[in-house]
Amino acid sequence: MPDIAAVKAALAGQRIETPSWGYGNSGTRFKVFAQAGVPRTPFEKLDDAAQVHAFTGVAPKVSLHIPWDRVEDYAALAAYAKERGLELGAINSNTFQDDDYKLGSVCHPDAKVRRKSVDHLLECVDIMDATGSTDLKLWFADGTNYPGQDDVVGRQDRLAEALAEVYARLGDEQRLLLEYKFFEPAFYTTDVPDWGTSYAHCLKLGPKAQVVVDTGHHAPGTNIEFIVAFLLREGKLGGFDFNSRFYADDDLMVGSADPFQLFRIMHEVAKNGGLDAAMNVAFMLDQCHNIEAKIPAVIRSVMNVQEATAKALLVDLDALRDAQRAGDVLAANAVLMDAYNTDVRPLLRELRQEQGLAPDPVAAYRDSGRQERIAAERVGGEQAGWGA
Ligand code: PSV
Ligand code: MN
Repeated sequence: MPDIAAVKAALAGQRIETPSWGYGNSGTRFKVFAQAGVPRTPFEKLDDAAQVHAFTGVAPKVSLHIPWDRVEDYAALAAYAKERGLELGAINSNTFQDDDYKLGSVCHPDAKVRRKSVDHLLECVDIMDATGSTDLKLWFADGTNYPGQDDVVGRQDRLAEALAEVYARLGDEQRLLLEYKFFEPAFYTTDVPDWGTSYAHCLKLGPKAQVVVDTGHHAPGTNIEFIVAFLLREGKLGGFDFNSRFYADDDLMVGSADPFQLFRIMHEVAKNGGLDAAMNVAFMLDQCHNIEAKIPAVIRSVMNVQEATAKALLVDLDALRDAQRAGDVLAANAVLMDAYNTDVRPLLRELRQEQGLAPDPVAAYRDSGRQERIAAERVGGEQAGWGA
């Protein structure tokens, strides 16, 4: 049976990175519902992220998105984060919100647009130098809508060329994380549609290139935990963009729709060394809170990842191995189900209390009165949101 002290130590050591854009206004292409108290600057986004960390104790890193989080002085932003017990995490590039990118960015048929997009990616590495961030997270909206629109292989060549230039610019401690998405915004072909394409490019680039698994970026029924296990075995799992989906890339709270899937993913992570610091797997959230209050929703998401991780750590790996070796299908499955069906909330409450935290972070945030305070204070200026 797993040792409870070791399980607690692993949970206390887990780090979950929250996205700056999760604190801003967001919505669908139909409507963005603005919320009172939403940050107006990247600094205020960090103030909100600091609350999530203060109440959960495991969320000290914040991912930035450029240009949404563009500031004059990135070192000052990093210092501001540090004063609040935070660190700046992955720098996300954005080559999808400019008129020039209508036909793509790094895969665009026009060399001028490709140059502009690669320059943006290089700017992101400059920002990493200033903030101390070690991860460059790349997602490309590139693809085509119609058969014959562009040369599929030509686009792969352009992608490889762009990635190679960015890879060559990385410092010793920096890495490139390549995210995939099977469709959207392109509908016919996508230039990095799946983990295999990302993996192939990362393999060619070298050890500082790894794959990011966004849990919302797969066709229904895809076995995500298999992908995770495969990439871990190859040392190519750079991290996660956690969220939950029903139909497409819905960016809902991770673990909200299918906590069993999240458990299965975390089981592969825990079993294959993915929680060890040396593996450097980034556990990032990539979510948008369109109709629910944002800060408590991020707190809830962090707790959902913790709960899935706790259950994964409770899997009796010796019993699992014995049952697998004996070919006892039902017993092996029962070992996993026993762990999944364990109520880990008392364990996590106990752990938080041992760390001097409130046992229920969502309730503690609500009772702090901060939401009412920021709603009253953050008036005027422009609320942050998509595109800002
Ligand atoms: C794309 O859908 C994505 O998952 C990428 O990670 C983006 O950078 C992110 O969403 C933010 O919108
Ligand atoms: Mn993502």
